Amino acid sequence: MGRNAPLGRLIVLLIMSAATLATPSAGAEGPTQHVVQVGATHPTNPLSPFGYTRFYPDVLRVHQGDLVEWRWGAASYFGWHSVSFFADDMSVADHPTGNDAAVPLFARLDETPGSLAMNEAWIFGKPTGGKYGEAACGRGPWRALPAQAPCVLRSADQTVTSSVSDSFFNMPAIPQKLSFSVQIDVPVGAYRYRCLMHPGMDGRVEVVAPEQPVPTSEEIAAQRERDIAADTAEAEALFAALSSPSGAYNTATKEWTVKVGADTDSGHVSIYAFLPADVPARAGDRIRYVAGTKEPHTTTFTDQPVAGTFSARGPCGASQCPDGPGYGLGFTAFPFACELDAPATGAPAIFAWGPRPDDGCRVGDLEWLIAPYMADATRAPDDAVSTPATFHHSGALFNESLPMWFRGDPRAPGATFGSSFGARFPAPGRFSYYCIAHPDFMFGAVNVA
Ligand SMILES: [Cu+2]
Repeated sequence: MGRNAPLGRLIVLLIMSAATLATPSAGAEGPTQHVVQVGATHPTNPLSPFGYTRFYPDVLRVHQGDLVEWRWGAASYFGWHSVSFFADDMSVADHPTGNDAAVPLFARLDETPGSLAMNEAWIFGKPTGGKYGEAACGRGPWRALPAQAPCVLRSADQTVTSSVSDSFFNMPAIPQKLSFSVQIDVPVGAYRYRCLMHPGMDGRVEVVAPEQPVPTSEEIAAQRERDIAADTAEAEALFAALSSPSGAYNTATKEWTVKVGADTDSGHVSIYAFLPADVPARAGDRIRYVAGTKEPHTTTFTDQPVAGTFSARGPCGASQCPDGPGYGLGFTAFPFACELDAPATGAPAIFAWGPRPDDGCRVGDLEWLIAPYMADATRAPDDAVSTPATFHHSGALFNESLPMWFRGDPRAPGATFGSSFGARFPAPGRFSYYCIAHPDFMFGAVNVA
């Protein structure tokens, strides 16, 4: 199967489910409403590889009691963001950097220590207890999609967060659109919230006194347009500068440097592309791939089908689980893989939600797992990509400027995921590669003369 299979299957699943859901209704009466857009789409080119990691507007003035609706604004698969007010984390003065909330991307699976899961503390916006607090409200797992009353933020001691459902149900092929609404019922002051997928992507709600003005919806819309235009211009300039191979080669060391994505200086746009994407190398050259965005990526060489990325699994026995094709499918029944396929041999996995092991194969609480070979490097001998089929894979690459709590490998305390990855090209040929996490649009090639 082709590389498009994982996302394609996800879309089919979500459409099937969405068709059965009622459309949430918005009340026409009630408190003053404001709309904040979460991320954005390039104003003129929806296929651009720009992921906008900003709230529009990122500072919103409101009155106590107003309702704020966050709407996901990216018509693409990299608009994956959360809107998360975390208990004891909302003070702008105490948390000036926006990089200090230790909610890591990956969590170790206790039941299968070699495996990783996306951190459920935020991916599903579910109550977690302990360190990350109790989510006071929020949509939670997909089961709660059809109805969600607005959350009410009553104090900075609450945790109020959206979930992955809100984001995924805003993909372009899915008719159902979800948003996340919070009534801001806290005293005058500034309250920050964050996207837990992208460290540093912070927003702020400023509650002002009743006699002070707050912006109209027209003013907010105009601000949004201006901000998106400015962020786009900055990203276009960076994209153009990094796309040229001419600046990427060190003639003395015969080494190229390719950025695995790049963030703009303002931090408002992540470019989801290998930069430069096509490298005109010579036999014997090396390439160093350097992680460059807030979101992790891989650099994965092979022209062969590779088993999937995010995968449902559990340590259950064959007697418990229906035989499956090696990946999880379905919304109300969960046949799922009891084993992960080896790269290049098994069926592609898909984005899938699987039951927790203590639920056997019944629908239960949900986990979202990372295939170990996606997270971990599989190097070809001597790092040499010598044929188009050579499997040479970086594992998850994290930008080294990201804080340790975000890029640490929970399976090995103190260890971090890699930030760069090398490859050698001893022989002429064309060698294509891609990012396993973003296979539909993040790929490149090395042409070795
Ligand atoms: Cu990627």
